Formats: sequence, C-alpha cells, structure tokens
Amino acid sequence: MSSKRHLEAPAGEPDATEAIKRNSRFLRGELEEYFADPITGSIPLEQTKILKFHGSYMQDDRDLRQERKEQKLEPAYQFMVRVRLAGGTATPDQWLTMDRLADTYGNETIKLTTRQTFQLHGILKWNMKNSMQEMNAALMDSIAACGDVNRNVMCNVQPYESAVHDKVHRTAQRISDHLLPNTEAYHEIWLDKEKVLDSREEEEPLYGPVYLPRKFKIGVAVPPANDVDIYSQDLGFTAIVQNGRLLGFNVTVGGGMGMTHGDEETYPQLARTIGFCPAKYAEEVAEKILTIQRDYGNRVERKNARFKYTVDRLGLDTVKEELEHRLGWALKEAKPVTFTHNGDRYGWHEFDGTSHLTLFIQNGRIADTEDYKLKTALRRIAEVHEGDFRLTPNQNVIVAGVTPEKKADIQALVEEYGLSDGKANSALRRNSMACVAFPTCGLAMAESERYLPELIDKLEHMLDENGLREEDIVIRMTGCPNGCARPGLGEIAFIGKGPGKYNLYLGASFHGDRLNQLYRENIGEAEILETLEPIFRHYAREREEGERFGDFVVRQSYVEAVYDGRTFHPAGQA
Ligand code: SRM
Ligand code: SF4
Repeated sequence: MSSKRHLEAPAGEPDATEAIKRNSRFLRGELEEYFADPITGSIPLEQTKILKFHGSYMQDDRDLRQERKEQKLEPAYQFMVRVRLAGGTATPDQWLTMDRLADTYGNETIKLTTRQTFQLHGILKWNMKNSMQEMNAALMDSIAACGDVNRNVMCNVQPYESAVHDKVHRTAQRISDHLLPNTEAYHEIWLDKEKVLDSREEEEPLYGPVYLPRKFKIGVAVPPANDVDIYSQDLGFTAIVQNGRLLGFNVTVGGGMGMTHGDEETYPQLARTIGFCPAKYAEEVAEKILTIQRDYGNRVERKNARFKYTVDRLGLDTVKEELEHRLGWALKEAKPVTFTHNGDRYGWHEFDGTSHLTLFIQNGRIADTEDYKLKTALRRIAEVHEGDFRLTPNQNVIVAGVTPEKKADIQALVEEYGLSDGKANSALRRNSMACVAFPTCGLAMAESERYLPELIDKLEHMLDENGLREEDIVIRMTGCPNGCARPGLGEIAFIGKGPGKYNLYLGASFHGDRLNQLYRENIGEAEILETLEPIFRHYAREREEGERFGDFVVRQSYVEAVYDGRTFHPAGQA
C-alpha cells in the first residue's frame, strides 16, 4: 500500500519465516500430507511455523525428554490447540465439548489462557483432525489463534454489567471477525472442505501473501476495569462512556511484554494513547493500524518485529499521522480515563435479573486431582447451566447469566465440590497469574504454573505475619522472558532464568499503567523469600493510607518507576 509519508520498513535479508509464509500457498504448506504420515508423531520444523496459523503448536513432554533420549526414542511429540474465542465467551455446550476432547484426545486438562481462551495440550498427531472437527461441530475453531496475524481479541469480561458492556463486547467480536485471514486452508485441511482449485487464485485482501511480520494483539477495556491490561496490547480500545452511552474509544498503540534476557534491543513496552475514535469506526481503525504494521513492521529481525518496535522506530506522531492518512479523517483528542484495577471480581454478582459467579482457577488449569475435582465440578455446572461461560483475562472463569431458577443448583454444586470463589484465598493468590511453562512449553527456562502456587504458600506466611493477607498485590510469574502472564505489569514478578532461578521485578502499578523494574537477578527460592520479607515488613509499617505495594516500592526507591519500556533494564544491565 502506498503512502505519501516517507516511511520505510527496515531493509535487509528477510527472516527465513517470511519465505515459509510466502511459499505456504496461503497457509496450506504440506500440513495435510504430514498429518497423514503414520511414520512419526512429529511434523517438520518448517511446517510447524505454518501450523501456528491454524492455532496449534507442536510440543513434546519435557518431563519425559531425558528418559526418552536415554531409551533412544524420539521425543514424546504432541500438539497444543488454542481456540479462537473473542472476548472469552463459551456456551455450556462448548464447555462440555472442550471437557470431552481433553479426556478423549488431550492430557485430561483444560487450560484457560491469559487471553481468555481454551487450550488443549497433549494431542497426538493422529488425533488432531478429529479434535478440530469435533470443536467445529460445537461451533469453535482455532483459526488465527496463533501465527503472524491478529490473535484472540480480548475484551472486558462483564458484558452483563450494562448495555454498554454488551455493546463493547460485540465490538470486540466484530473486530475479531473483520481481521480474520481469508484463506480456506483451515477448512480444507481439518474439515475436509472441497479444495480451492488453484490456491494461487486465492487472496488475502487484508494481510497479503506474507501476512504480518509478527503476532498482533488487540484488547478492549471498559474503565474502571483494566482486566485486559490494555497497555500491554499492540492495539487497545478503551471505551468512553457518558451517561450510560458508549461514545467511542481511546486508541492506544505499541504495547507488548516480550523481551530477551540481557538484550537491550528488546523490552516490554506500554501502549500509548494516540486519540479517540467514535464507536462505529473501531473496526476501521483496527484494520488501518494492522496494515501499518503489515507495511512497515520489521521483517528482517524477528525479535524486533512486534508493532511496539515499529511504533518506537517510526515515532508515535508518525504512526498517528499515517493512520489518519489511511483513514481519511483525524482522530479526536483522547478523553480522560481512570482505571482502578486489572484483576477479576470474585464471587456472585447480580445484574439485570441474572447472577454471575466468578470462580478462582489457579493459573487457569482445569483438572481433577484427588482432593479437588474442579474439572468434574465445572462439567456438572455446564450440564445444568443455561447462560454462558466467560473466560477472564486473569485465567479465571465466570459462570455468567445464571437464571434465578438455576442459581440454587449451581450454588449447590459449588458447595459439593468446594469450588473457590477466591475469597478464602489470600489476596496475593487471588491476584496471581502464571504462564504454562513446563512440561509443555518448549521455551520455558524455569517452572511457572507448577511452582507459583507453592511459592505463594510461603509468601502467605510472611504476609500473615505482617497483617497483609487481605492486601491486594498483583503477582505474576513466567518461565521465560516472553511474558505470557504479562509479568511486566506485576507489582511483584518473577521471570524464569534457569531451573529454579528467577529474576525478580518490582514496582508495576496495581492497575496496569506502569511497568516494573529488575530488582534481583537469577535468584532461587531462599533468596526470594529473604529479599521479599523485609520489604513486606517495611510496607506493613510505613505505607501510606491506601498505598499500593507497587507504588510503595517506587516511593521507597527499591526500584525506579518505568513508564517507557526503553528505560526498562533487561536482566544483566540492572
Ligand atoms: Fe505466549 C509463545 C503460551 C499469552 C508472549 N506462548 C508462547 C508459546 C506458544 C511457546 C512457543 O512459542 O513455543 C506458549 C505455549 C505454552 C503452552 O504449552 O501452552 C505460550 N501465551 C501462552 C499462554 C497459553 C499462557 C498462559 O498461561 O495462559 C497464553 C495464551 C494466550 C492466548 O490465548 O492467545 C499466552 N504470550 C501471551 C501473552 C499475554 C497476552 O497476550 O496478553 C504474551 C505477552 C504479550 C505480548 O505478546 O507482548 C505472550 N508468547 C509470547 C511470546 C513473546 C512475544 C514477543 O513479543 O517476543 C512468545 C514467543 C514468540 O512469540 O516467539 C510466546
Ligand atoms: Fe512458555 Fe515463556 Fe510463555 Fe511461559 S512465558 S508459556 S515459559 S513462552
């Protein structure tokens, strides 16, 4: 697309992924052939890059890696599938489908993700097609859930709270639909749809033949809730509501969480506000911003290919000018916005004659254990529930739209299975989030989902001793610096460095508009506890009225405040 501005994408030899995308015949590759090949449980590396656009990753069980190597067996290859679920809404029937697929083809667990969707892990190659087809029968697919395209659009999760919330939710769904790739590849490969005679005749009007330089993420917030962490999104829409009417959205660009340890050219970044658009133009703004990234994003260096780097390279004013040029109209001045939290509201809430129950799901993992039958309990709720399920950006679930007739049945199941509405937990645990990491994530350097609950047990003792059990503090952990649990926005955050070792970051704001900063590098559990104990004590003693933990550690100079990711120090340069 041509532009009158002198904008350029970085010059140089394109990253190898660009050729793979270009030659994939609009995301077909040789997936069909390789998934039909019975000789191995894997597919070639090059094909895995195309598979991502179909919402799936090839993985292996890392707990078994060494043992299988010693036995001279190939790794325990398996596939993860991520569903496309704009705004995190699922019907009871869809819930029951995921529950069944997890048992039939997966590892008997469902993962609720930090972007409000379902993942299944542990699917063997031979079961992929059935899994996709059965999901499709329940009106779910995984198109564009991963890959260099627009991903799952996140949205504030209380659509029943008011008519405006519902309207905003529908906007998020429309943006998601509008930015879907056009290719029929998914339907041909997984659903046996008749083949397009010549895929060269297919078109991707929005994306073009090489799609985006990198993944692209959109979130829609309704203040005062910043549950979607709007400043972590490539593109954000913050609803502006006046007298119960949706006026439009403040538009924010260039957020992101990923970085590489020790590499100053990578950093988490906060999205910045460029203006306001009337509600009816949200899809158009999303489309034009996406095409700016398509045209000027970095296709040479993948580690700098996210939109946040494009924004920082071109400059905010230039991006805004280019957007307005493509729109043919100017954004208005942004409206003032106040966020008060980025977490979930647990327990029962009533709106509009129906009830909504937010349940705490530790790190989003739905599984049955000997003493906590969470998966069974949610299945039984889905069997009687007539409303829907809302997956939250904090890996929790809302049993939403419960009719007065069904409320007692659902509450009885909550009690029978001892389900947690979060309130019995410490406030720290209620505000915790950890990414998947081991054993399925191929990029994990340290444990996360399997370790954070245990670490919180120990931190809770300290909080109890200091009278801080009910103090909401946002704590996040990831097994590597890619940032899947948005750790840059944790008041306390741990980022995996190696087995049992983490970098400790402090000082993000409670409501998600300030990044944290490296405080200690490469420390194990004993040092983590030793480091945090005196800070908790100090906080209990000297905090000001209502002062948040993140604000306190900045005021007390434990760390500097970070409002621009370019002043964030990756590990090694603290
Ligand atoms: Fe993520 C890669 C899991 C949200 C940044 N992420 C991965 C992969 C697919 C590992 C891989 O590439 O092989 C992980 C699969 C683990 C597994 O076994 O399931 C993975 N990411 C997740 C999920 C499931 C974490 C969770 O516990 O919920 C989240 C799925 C979201 C979804 O439903 O779409 C998830 N990932 C995020 C977020 C948070 C967000 O988007 O709000 C981020 C940071 C925000 C951002 O993108 O800036 C995130 N994931 C990454 C990155 C780093 C991207 C970058 O800019 O450098 C990678 C690695 C990559 O892309 O190369 C990654
Ligand atoms: Fe894997 Fe790293 Fe993402 Fe955690 S943050 S799921 S370890 S890629």
